[in-house]
Amino acid sequence: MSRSLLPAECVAYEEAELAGLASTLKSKLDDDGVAVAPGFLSPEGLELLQGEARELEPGCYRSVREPRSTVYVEAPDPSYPAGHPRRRVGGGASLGIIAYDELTQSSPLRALYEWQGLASLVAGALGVPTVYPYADPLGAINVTYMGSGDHLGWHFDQTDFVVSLALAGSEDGGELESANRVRSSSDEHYEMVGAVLDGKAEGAVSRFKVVPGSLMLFQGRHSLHRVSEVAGGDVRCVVLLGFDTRPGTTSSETLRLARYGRNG
Ligand SMILES: O=C(O)CCC(=O)C(=O)O
Ligand SMILES: [Fe+2]
Repeated sequence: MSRSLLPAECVAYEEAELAGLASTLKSKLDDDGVAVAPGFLSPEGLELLQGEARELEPGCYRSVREPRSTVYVEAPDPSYPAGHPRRRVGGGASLGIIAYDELTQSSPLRALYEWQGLASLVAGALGVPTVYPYADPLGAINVTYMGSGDHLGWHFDQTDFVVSLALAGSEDGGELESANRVRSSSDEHYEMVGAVLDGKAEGAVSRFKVVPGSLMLFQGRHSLHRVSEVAGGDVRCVVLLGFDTRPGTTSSETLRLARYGRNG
């Protein structure tokens, strides 16, 4: 591994440029619930974090979930008619995960996550005064690995937003596909959700390839999304960084067991 870097050196932007980046990201987020900063990591930062992720990969937990729940991450509700999105089971998941508590104290990923410059950028992009790191010992940082055959089925997130860092792309597949803002807090738009699940609303689905070094902010609560099946020899590696607008957020025991195979 190359020599370690300060968090600010992992980022391609000068600290004085981060406020401008935050406002660019904010207007993209306001428009469609997703904002990407390509080239967010400096070339040395990308190399360092890729090296760390590669070293951790052999120990990752293989999280494999059968398609049992709906895209709302709930059990199917038989009071809805057959074929209704509240009754259909989603696509399950298969991926590898390294949880926060597996990163060492000297981890460059941990240092970047704990850097105030990143929290300020995320807060600025969301238009809130402060964001807090997750208080969850497993969920605060997840390094995810998806190889040939891995995928993540259609779902809505249970959190308001997710921050991700792309470290490596797959040869084929592995795209984040999203029907942006397909529902709102006042309207579930079940017909449109059903059309996306049936593959009949291609025009409503945006696709994002993994571009190593980019930072993404994604408001997944109202956007129906999935990661398409990965093909080819390369492993897709995306790091999910947990922030919340309230301090002290943790994951439920059920989610921890499903995602990491353990509760602590
Ligand atoms: O890996 C990604 O790009 C998205 C992951 C995702 O949707 C999730 O973890 O909820
Ligand atoms: Fe998601």
